[in-house]
Amino acid sequence: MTLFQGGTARADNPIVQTIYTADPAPIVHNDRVYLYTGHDEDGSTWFTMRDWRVFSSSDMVNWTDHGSPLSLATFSWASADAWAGHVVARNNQFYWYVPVTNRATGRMAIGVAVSDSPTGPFRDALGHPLVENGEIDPAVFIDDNGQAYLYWGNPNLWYVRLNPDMVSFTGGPTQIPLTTAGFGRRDGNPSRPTLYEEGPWVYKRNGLYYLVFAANCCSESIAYSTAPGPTGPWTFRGTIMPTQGSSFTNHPGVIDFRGNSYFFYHNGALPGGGGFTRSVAVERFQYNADGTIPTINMTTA
Ligand code: FUB
Repeated sequence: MTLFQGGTARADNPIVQTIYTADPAPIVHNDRVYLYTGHDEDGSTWFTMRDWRVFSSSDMVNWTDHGSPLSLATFSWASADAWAGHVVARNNQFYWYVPVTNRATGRMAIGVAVSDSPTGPFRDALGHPLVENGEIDPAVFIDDNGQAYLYWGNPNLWYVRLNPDMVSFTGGPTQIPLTTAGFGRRDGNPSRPTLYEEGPWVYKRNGLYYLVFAANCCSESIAYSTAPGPTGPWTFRGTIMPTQGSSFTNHPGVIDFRGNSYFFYHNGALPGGGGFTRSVAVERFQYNADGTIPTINMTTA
């Protein structure tokens, strides 16, 4: 299978077989799925990630490669680590939240880029980090009342209420309590007593709020919690995707598209694949009648 820039190609898992991709962040816009990913480059001992990629599909089978409309160079203040981002559409704009290393502080910070097209080009919205506390993996959820929340964190889990402009916030970052009732019990690591590790993905379905996350490093599984509101209290609901394959990380993204539900993740399924040479894949699934999520296994790993 080959993906052609500006063209289309059929895809099985992994979705992209021409480069290594990681950290899927799918959205649905105008009846089309846009899949935002990170990009692993020849990292044998650590992540080598300099840019992000965009792919799109109208049928979840044929994918168009839109290239790389966002990179570290987009952020004049960023020096390295184009890690797991998330895109949200609002105000006729597309906002892409990403964790990168801030050159000035040497810490991980969350930047935000903006475009009037889902495929870019994207520009730095602020010229400085949106928020910085050394933690990673931003994810945005906009509630029915219009209030937007930015979630992120490893080893903690944070949220902040975004203003309607999506590039500023009101109130300080708030820590979500990582209780075992909320996020499950991790054995053998007293400094990390719950399963929460990183990669939050928050959405609402039938009045219930879901927080899906990478769990129990390393190797990671994917687990989830639910709550009656966007800030909790969260109740741990179990594992969605068990630890599988050769990547020690995994990263969730969940969408509904044309009446089906899809679970995106990453693994090391391409030749040469592993923890620093990952590939994004997807599985279709059905919620159980009570709203719980079934176990989802990787079709390739
Ligand atoms: O891709 C780099 C980091 O690995 C991401 O930020 C985490 O979610 C994990 O997938």
